[in-house]
Amino acid sequence: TEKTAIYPGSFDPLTNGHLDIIQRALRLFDNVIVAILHNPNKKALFSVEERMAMIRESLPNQKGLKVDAFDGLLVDYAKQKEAVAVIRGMRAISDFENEFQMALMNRRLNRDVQTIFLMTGLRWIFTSSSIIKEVATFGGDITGMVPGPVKQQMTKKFTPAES
Ligand code: COD
Repeated sequence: TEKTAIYPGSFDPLTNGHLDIIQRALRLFDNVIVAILHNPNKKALFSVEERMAMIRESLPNQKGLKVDAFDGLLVDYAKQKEAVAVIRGMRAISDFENEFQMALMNRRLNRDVQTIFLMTGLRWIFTSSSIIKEVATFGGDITGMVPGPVKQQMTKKFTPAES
């Protein structure tokens, strides 16, 4: 039977670090669902629809990949999708405490879903959506840190309209 994993996150926006984790997960599972949390309380740079489109454009014709959005508890969403695993990316040690807490809470809520941590490629250990947004806000170059379609959308966001 086919095995499905969920890779949940904010992906505001997708970075090459996220991309690295998605590609590693695709080698382990038949289906990987990249699932964006729809969180009306958290101010995001890109809408959920924009984020979904950028992920799709960054991974065209990728067999086994689905892009979706969810709200509510991650474990409920995982159950609904019949997923056996939740994928999380690990960067430096700073990720550990928060990830450990979430994984244990999720296990308490649903014992049938395992959290699997994948180590990111060394090149991406310092990459985060928030640092990329900060650099782009002040006109810094983010080439090579995000996929092409994301760079395009970021440039659009941060280039002032001609007056
Ligand atoms: N290299 C590798 N991995 C990376 C990199 C990188 N450079 N950058 C980020 N990652 C990883 C992160 O560690 C994370 O695993 C994943 O990519 C997504 O990151 P973000 O920042 O886009 O997403 P988060 O961490 O904000 O997502 C949090 C969730 C949406 C998963 C969480 O809040 C959630 O599940 N909410 C639903 C409500 C719920 O169930 N809450 C109870 C949880 S205990």
